[in-house]
Amino acid sequence: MSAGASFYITTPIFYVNDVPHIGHAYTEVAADLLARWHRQAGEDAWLLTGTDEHGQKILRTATANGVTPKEWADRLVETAWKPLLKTVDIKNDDFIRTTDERHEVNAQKFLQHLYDAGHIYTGEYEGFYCVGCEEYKQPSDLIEGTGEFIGQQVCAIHSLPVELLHEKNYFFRMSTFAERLLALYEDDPDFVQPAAARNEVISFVKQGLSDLSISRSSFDWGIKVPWDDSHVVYVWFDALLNYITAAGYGQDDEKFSRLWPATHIVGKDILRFHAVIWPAMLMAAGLPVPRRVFGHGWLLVGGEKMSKSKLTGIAPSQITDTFGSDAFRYYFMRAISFGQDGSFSWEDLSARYQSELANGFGNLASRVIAMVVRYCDGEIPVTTAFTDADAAIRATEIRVTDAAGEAISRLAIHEAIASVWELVDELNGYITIQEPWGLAKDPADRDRLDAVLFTAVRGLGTLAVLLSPVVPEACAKLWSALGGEGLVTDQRIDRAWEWTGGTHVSPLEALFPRIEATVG
Ligand code: ME8
Repeated sequence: MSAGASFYITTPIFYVNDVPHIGHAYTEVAADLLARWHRQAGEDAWLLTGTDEHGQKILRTATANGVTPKEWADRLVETAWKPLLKTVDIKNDDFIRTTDERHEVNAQKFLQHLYDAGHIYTGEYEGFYCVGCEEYKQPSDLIEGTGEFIGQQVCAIHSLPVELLHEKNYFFRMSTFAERLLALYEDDPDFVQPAAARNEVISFVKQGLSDLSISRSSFDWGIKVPWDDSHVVYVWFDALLNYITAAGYGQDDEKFSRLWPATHIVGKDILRFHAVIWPAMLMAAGLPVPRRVFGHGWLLVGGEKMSKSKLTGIAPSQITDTFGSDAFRYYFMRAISFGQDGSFSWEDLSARYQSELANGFGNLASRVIAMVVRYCDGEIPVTTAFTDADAAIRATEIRVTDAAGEAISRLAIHEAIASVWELVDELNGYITIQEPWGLAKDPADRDRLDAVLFTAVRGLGTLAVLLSPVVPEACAKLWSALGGEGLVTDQRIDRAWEWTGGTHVSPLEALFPRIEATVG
C-alpha cells in the first residue's frame, strides 16, 4: 500500500470531565458514516476516536470529586465514553486515550524533535485563560458577564470568568508559519471546509500569528516536557498529537505511512486548533499536513449551542432508548446540512421517524417482502420482460448511487442521504402505480407481477447497500430478509445496484416499529 493510500478519518478526542451529550454523538456518527461508506467502497478506511484526559479542566473535576485525575478518566472512559460508541453504533478501528503510553512516549518524541530543531524557546506570558476552553483568550474573545458574573469579563463560549495567568513557559514559534499556512489554504482550497470556515481561518491568520505557549508549570497533570520535567505539555498541544501517535508515529513507520494524513471531522468551536495550530506543528516537524479539516455546525437547543455546562445537554441514550440507534443516526445526518448549525427538537425527530423511516423506507421493505412471500411463496421471481417503468427504477438506482458517492466525496452527508431517498420515494410511487396486489388477482398478469416484484426487490437491495452506513442495523436485517449474499457491508457501495443475492426472501419484522409512548 502506498503512502497515505488509506482513508484515515478522526473525531476530536473528547474531554472526560463530563459525560457525552448528543453533540459529541453527532460528530461520532458523522465520522463513522464516512468511514463505513469508504470501507464499503473498497478502501482501507480507518476510524479513530478517543479521549482527551490531561489538563486543568480534568484535574479540577477529579479533585472536586475526591479522586485522582487518572481514576476519574478511567471511570468516565469505561462508564460513559466507550459505551457511547455502542449507543450510536460506531465501528471505530481504534480508541486512543492521551494517558496511553503509546501517546505519551511518542508525543514526547515529537516535542523533543521540535526543540532540537529550534522551534521552541523559553518565554513569559500573561493573559486571560479559560479553563473550559483550555485556551488563552484575547480581550476580543471576552464578553460582559451576566447574573452572578455581572461586572466580570467572561468567556464567550462558556459564559464563565477567565483567569489572569502569568507564567514562564516554553513557546512554539508558530508565528513563523503564517505565510506557509496561507499558501496551504490558497493552494488547497479544500483543506479547510466548509467555505465559510475556510474564510474565517484565512482572515484570522492574515492578522498575523503569535507564538504559542506550549507548557504549564503551575500543575502537573500532563505529559512531562522531555527536557524539563518541571513543566507539563499544554493540553491542546498534547491532544492534537493523538492523531499521529495513534497512527504509529514514532514507533510503527509502516502503519504511519499507510494511514497519515487524515481527514479530521471537528466541531467549528475547535476549528482553529485543527486548521492553524495543528498544521503549523506538523510543518515544524517536517510531516505532511492533514488531508482536510471539516468544521461541522452546532446542535442548538433553544437557539444556543447545546452544552453540559449550560445544562442544555441531552444524553444520546434518551433518544436511542426510544427510537433506536439507526433513527438517531438517520435523523441527525439527514435533517441537518453537514457544516451548518441545526436545532434539535423531539417533534421533528418523531415526525421524520414516522414519515421517512417507518412509512417511507420500513413500510416499503415490509410490503415488498410480504408480497413476494404471499404471491411467489418467497421465491424471488426471475424475469427479463421489462417495461419503461421498470427501467426507470433501474436507472434511478444507478443515478442515486453515483450522486450519493459524489456527495460523500464532498462530505455533503445530508445530500448523499437525500439522493438515496429519491429511490425510496420512487419505489413507493412505483408500487402504488403498478399495484402488484391487482396483478396478483389475474393469472394472465403473472409475467407482469414477476417483473414488478423483481424490480422492487432489486431496488430494495440497492437501498440496503446504500443505506448501510447510515442505518446499519435496519440494513443488515433487510439484507438477510432479501437473501443477500454474505454481509451487506461487504457489498460495494459505489456499484450498489449490482448487489448479488439469493433466490428466496424470508419474512421481515418491522424495521422501524411504531412508537407509542410520548417522548420529550
Ligand atoms: O474540544 N453540537 O473536547 P470537547 C455539535 N478535547 N457538536 C458538539 C456540540 C454541539 N452542541 N458540543 C460538542 C475538545 N460537540 C477537545 C478536543 S481534539 C485534538 C481535542 C462536539 O469534549 C464537537 O465535535 O469539548 C466539538 O468540536 C467537540 O464535541 C468538543 O468536544
